[in-house]
Amino acid sequence: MNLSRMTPDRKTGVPIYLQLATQLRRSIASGELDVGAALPSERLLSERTGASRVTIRKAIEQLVQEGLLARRHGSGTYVSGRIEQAGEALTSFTADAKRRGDAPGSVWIFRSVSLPTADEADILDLPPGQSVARLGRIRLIGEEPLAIEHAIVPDRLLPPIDAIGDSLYAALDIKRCRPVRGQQRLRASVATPIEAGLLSIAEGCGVLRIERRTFLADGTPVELTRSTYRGDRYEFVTELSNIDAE
Ligand code: 16G
Repeated sequence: MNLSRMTPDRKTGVPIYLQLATQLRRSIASGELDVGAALPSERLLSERTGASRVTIRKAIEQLVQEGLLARRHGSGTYVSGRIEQAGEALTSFTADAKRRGDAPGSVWIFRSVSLPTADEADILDLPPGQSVARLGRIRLIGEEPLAIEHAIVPDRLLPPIDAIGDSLYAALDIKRCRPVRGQQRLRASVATPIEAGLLSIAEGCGVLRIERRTFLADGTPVELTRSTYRGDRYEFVTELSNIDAE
């Protein structure tokens, strides 16, 4: 990393820490600082840029808040990058992670079978008496918790819940019930204290609340999943086309 270019310009009136944050952001965007790379120490950054360590720390904190850098206890600060997720693809957490070359994992919060609430029965179009599987998980990449997911699926579409492994969609495959279409809603929110604890983020950090409803080809509802994704680690990217074109 070329630290000489990071020397702030004291004449512009732009706060030094913001200038440093901009330079760091550029180095990450250009790939000069690779995802996973360790950032030089605060001491070295301070020596090379002439900025105080307090200012360096403030610039780093800015990028930690943006999710571009992550601190690891005892071993410094790393470029974390963000995970780009296609907004229009009906894929699974496990398959997406494997496609990126990451190691997906899950921690079960709960796994049970019970009757649906009236609201759930309505959304899943269930006749009276039909039970649902409730699957609550923390989704991980490596050791890092990235999302909390609570899936509700008609019991009859799944193998026995104890036989469900790391992937819900792989379990649906066993019964030939993988969904083929769906709808997803995203909205911005902040982590509750419990969510913050489960996701290892500070209380009040930004999160994305996502509700996914999926269906089989014949229209049978498969899944109602409510998820909380970390806002500092995820970006949902949607391809656009001009639908006004003649
Ligand atoms: C994704 C879906 C979730 C689905 C899960 C299945 C979003 C926001 N959510 O996480 O609705 O249940 O994939 O993944 O993308 P799995 O097969 O790894 O359990």
